[in-house]
Parts: sequence; C-alpha cells; structure tokens
Amino acid sequence: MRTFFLLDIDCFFASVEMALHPELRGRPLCIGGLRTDRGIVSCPNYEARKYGVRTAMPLRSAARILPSDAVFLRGSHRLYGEYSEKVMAMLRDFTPDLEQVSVDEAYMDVTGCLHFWGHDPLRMAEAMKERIGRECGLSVSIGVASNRVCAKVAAGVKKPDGLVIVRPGTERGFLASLPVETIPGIGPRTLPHLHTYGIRTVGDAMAYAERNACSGDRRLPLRAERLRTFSLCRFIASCAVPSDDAIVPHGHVEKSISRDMTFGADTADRERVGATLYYLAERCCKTLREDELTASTVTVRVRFADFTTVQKQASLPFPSSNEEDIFAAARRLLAQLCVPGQLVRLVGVKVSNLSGAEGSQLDLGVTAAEKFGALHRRLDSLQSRYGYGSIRWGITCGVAEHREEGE
Ligand code: DCP
Ligand code: MG
Repeated sequence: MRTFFLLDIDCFFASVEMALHPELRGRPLCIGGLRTDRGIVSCPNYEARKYGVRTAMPLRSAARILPSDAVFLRGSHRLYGEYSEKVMAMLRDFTPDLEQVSVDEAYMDVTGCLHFWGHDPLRMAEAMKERIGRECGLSVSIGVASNRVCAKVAAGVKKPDGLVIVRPGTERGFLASLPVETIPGIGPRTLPHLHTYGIRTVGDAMAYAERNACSGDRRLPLRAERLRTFSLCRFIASCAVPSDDAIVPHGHVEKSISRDMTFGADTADRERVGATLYYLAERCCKTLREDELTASTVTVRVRFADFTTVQKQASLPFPSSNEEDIFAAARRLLAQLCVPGQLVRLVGVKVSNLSGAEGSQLDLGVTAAEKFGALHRRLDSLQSRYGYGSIRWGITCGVAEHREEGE
C-alpha cells in the first residue's frame, strides 16, 4: 500500500511577509493591496481570518471589519515564487516522487522513502515541518493517507500548523462525517443535486452508492437523474479506497496553460462541445500571445457524465500560438476521445512544451501563420477593450456560458 503526503503552506503569501518582517506576527495582515485600493485580498493571515476576512474579499470590505492596527500589503509575486521554489526543493530532498499542484501545495508519494524514518510517517512529516520552519520561517499543514483525496482533506482539517494521519483502514471513518463538498470536485453545481437526494455527508453518499449498487447493475434502465446520483456517490465512495496510482515526478513544474469548462447540463451535442473547445483553445492562445510564447503540445481532457475522465495529447508540427493550429489538433484529439452520443460534463484544453515566440517566427518567415498571428493580436486587443462578445469567431457564437475553470 502506498503512503501519500499533501503539504500546503499556511496562509502562504502572508507567511512569507511575516517570516521576513517578524513585527507583523500577531497582527491581522492582508496581502493583495492597500486598505483603500480597489481589488481583492489574495491572502489574509489567520489573525485576519478570525475577523471574517476571506480570500477574494474586496480590500475595502476587509478594511471595514478589521481593527485599525491591521496591515495591508501589495505583496511581491516574485518573492513568493522564490519561497515556493525553496520549499519544493527541500521537499525533493525527502522524496523525488513529488507533484507540485499549486504555488504552495504538493503531493508526495513517500512509499519508497519511509524506511529512512523507521516506517513512521509521523516522524517524516515532523522532520519536514521542522526543516521548513527553521530554514524558511514558514508553517505548513500536512495530511497523510493511502490516497491523494484523503491526504488533501487531512491537510485541511487542522490548519494552521496541522499534521493529520489517516491510518490505513480508517479512511471511511475519517471521511464519513464530513460534508460531501469537502471532496475535491464536488462543487456548487453538484451540491444542490446531492442535497435533493438527502445526501449531505460523505457517509450519506457512501450509503447511497452501496444501497444502489445492485439496482445499478440489474434494474435497467435507471432514470438519468438517479444514474447521475449513483455515479456521483460511487465516485465519492471511491475516495476512501487506497490508491495505487504512482506520482510521476517532474524535474520541475511543467509549464503549461490550460482552460476547462463544465457545461451547465451534461451534453451529447458534439457541435456544442466542439465550439467550446474552440473557445478554450482561443483563451489559451490569447495567454500564449500575451506572454510571447508558443506551444508544441496540445492536450484535450474530457470528463463524462459518470465522472470518468480521459485525456490525450498530440505534438504540433511546429510551435504555434494560433488557435487554427491548436484547435485543429484539439479537434482530432476530441474525436479520438469521445464516442458520438456520450454525455460530456467538462472539456478542457492544455497547451504545453512552451518556448519563446521569436524563434518560431524566424523559421516561418512571413507566412499565413504570421498573418493569422497579427489578426489574432488585433482581436485580442479589441476583446480586452470592448469585451469578448464584441467581436468573435462564428464558431463560438453558440457558447453561451463563459464560465471557465482554468488553472
Ligand atoms: N491565492 C491568490 N488568489 C486566490 C487564492 C490563492 O492569490 N484566489 C494565493 C495566495 C495564497 C496562495 O495562493 O497565499 C496559496 O493559496 P491557498 O489556497 O493555499 O491559501 P493560503 O495558503 O493563503 O491559505 P491556507 O492556510 O488555507 O492554505
Ligand atoms: Mg496554502
């Protein structure tokens, strides 16, 4: 059985500032802007959270509810990036099997390294916390479990400075009493549906999956609504099962740009899925152009109504930041991933294997690709100024909702 750690730095941006300026400790602190700036709080420290300040709250609202000795800082992303790299490098000293999932969060598969710690995950986790505290001045929370979801949930239950170990065999008991939305992937669109079936806790979902397991197999056809509930509950129940999925370590964080969209209702309409794919490719390309990058690899991800998720990637014949090229590859991948009639819940596009735009343009000379590039940049600037809907390609006109869940 594998052992996974999920490590998350506590109130990351604020912690870096407190590590560098110890006089800030013990006072409410908000990173994101000054108290009269427009804009939002990107990170409140735990003292500010006690007053009800949350991430993404307008700065001015935070200023209203905090006492006058609260501190507001604009912050420095460059500095936080450096701290992030430092912490990740330290963690790689503990295990090479690390997958960084955000600026302050990483999964680790420590199965192969536990013998250095007398097979005791507690000792290993305490050593990690101690080293990050001593060398960076940051406090972190760690969850330990036999699968990623339990490790992630465990890391969140005793923040800050938490260390929660879910021993093998206790996963079910650990998750059962928690609200069902604790499970990553169960969000505001799915929750009301589960609530109408009386499913509020993870335990309720597990019981529903078990009660309906037999009817799911035999009493066909199940009504679509019940089938959806059953699929969701089966997915939630699977989060208590130990996982054998190894973490594939990267030498560095893979640089990529991705955009996902979840449909308001699951759809089998291939044109709609295709149009959404174009829209997402367009959004990725806009970011590529802004950052003066090109991509050589395109990945398409599809999640079906029953939550199974598939993805496939392809290499482009030459690096590009034009949606014609990215979409052409994405459309071929979509055709390979989806069978007509299958109900799709989410579709996503990722571009990776990025490089600077200059090199590829030299190779291409003044070609159709370059002319398209100029056209796209004009469209980007019009859309930035007047809104996406002011001028758009015909194919995306049917994409009514622009609710991306980008990374
Ligand atoms: N962040 C941001 N905007 C958001 C969410 C997060 O700029 N909407 C930044 C600020 C956070 C950092 O990312 O410090 C890490 O995000 P987390 O979700 O891990 O939040 P924190 O580390 O701030 O708090 P916690 O102690 O809950 O992990
Ligand atoms: Mg954090």
